Amino acid sequence: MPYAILRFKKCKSGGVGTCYAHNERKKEAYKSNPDIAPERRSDNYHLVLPKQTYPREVKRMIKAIDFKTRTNSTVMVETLITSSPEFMQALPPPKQREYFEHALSFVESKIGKDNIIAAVVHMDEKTPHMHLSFCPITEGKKGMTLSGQSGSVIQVAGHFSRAYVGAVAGIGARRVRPYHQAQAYPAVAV
Ligand SMILES: [Mn+2]
Repeated sequence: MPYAILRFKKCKSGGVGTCYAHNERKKEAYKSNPDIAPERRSDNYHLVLPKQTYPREVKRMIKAIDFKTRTNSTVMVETLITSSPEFMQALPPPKQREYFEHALSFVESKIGKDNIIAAVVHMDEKTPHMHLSFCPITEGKKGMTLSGQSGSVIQVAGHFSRAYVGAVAGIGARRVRPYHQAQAYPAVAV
């Protein structure tokens, strides 16, 4: 039975540019990641195109709510969305796209469409996956705030396990392994 996979990575302002460089393929060579095949790069596609670079977009969004960030503020959350490798690799590309579209509308419904910075599908690594990045803006007691520090981002990961199964059921993934952590994507078997 395949797993639907959603992982969260919190980014402080220093990490946003690194995410941007990977997700949007801003580097010529990827020596640190030999799984990236340059000849398949043109197969990558966006479901949400970033309006500008991620660091600029993050700055713009935070400025718009007049929030004072600290150096340790989580200013962006990046989600990695995929499924069990053997399941995802066997899906025909239009079905993969459908899967990612379901995932996007699910995350949009939880996070808010206006907070999404970009959603890009990588077809040039080992298993197709989507990087969906958003600014964790939410309504706090004293106006709009960044919620990355609080439990709300973690809550979304929790809701995921209950709601996401329904969202992707038509594609065939029935089980869900939610995951969230602050540092990096874990190298766990999925
Ligand atoms: Mn990738």
